[in-house]
Amino acid sequence: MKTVSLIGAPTDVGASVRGAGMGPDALRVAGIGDALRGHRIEIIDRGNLSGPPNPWSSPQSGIRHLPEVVAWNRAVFDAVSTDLAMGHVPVLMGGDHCLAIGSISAVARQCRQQHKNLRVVWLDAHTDVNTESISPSGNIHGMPVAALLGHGPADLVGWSGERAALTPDNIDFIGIRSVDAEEKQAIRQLGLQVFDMRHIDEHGMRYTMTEVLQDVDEDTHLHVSFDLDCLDPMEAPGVGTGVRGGPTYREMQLCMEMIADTGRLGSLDVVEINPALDVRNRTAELAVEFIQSLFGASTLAR
Ligand code: 4U7
Ligand code: MN
Ligand code: MN
Ligand code: MN
Repeated sequence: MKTVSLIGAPTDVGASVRGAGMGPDALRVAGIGDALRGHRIEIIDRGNLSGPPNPWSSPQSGIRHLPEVVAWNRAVFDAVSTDLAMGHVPVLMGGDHCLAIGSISAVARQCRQQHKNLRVVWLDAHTDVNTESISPSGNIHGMPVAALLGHGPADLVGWSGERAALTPDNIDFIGIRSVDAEEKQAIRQLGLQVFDMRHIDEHGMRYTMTEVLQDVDEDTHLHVSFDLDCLDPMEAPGVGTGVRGGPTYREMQLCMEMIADTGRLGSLDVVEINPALDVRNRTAELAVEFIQSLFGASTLAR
């Protein structure tokens, strides 16, 4: 039986809109534990990690709250590493998306040790590939992909044991519709594979996911980094940086179901839920529905 460990990281230090720190409890209130238990998955709730408060200060040298982001990510890195070593599937409940630096670095290190192929599926309205020199906001939740690729301030780079936890061919982006001007150049220079909303409109979610998952095999560890602002804000209003024009409910379900069908999901981030902006916990409830599908709930055969 699969064991999933829930790890709460209640912080919004990487964002400029406050409230994402309430995400872990919103997911618990929405019943994330029982929802997965219902599908023959053993659940361990590790509770919440602790870290520094949000100093709520302005950017310094193009970046905000760097020491606080480092401290939170260190806690995330350690917790995710511990559960991976135990053979568990860690589910990091954010918190804002800066926490993917710690979680994916831990996953990358474990994959290297176990000679597994790492594939990251980044579900987001944004590509999060800014650095302190190009970011329009200085918010680190817009920078985790760059840091994981080895770009950004030294404190955010090299956590996996290599300068780059990921190479551009390890990661696919789905649902993208908001990329900053200089971020676009970075994407082109790095050669990142971006399946933006235009691609999904033109080719459909089914074909898109077939492309994303084509080289997944039995030696693959699949990590999903699920930023709830990937969804349309009409569906998921509880996010700090919502952008119109996301995938529909069914498109997102199909995406989750096709990932589940691979049987290779090894770790997950659920980030950017902002209960302060939500309507009756709808966004956390939606997240729980999608997470159930990600773990195979909507596949009739199982
Ligand atoms: B999220 C932004 F400028 N690109 O860098 C930035 F539009 O983790 C938004 O995807 C980043 O929610 C959004 O601040 C970060 C902005
Ligand atoms: Mn994001
Ligand atoms: Mn986003
Ligand atoms: Mn956001």
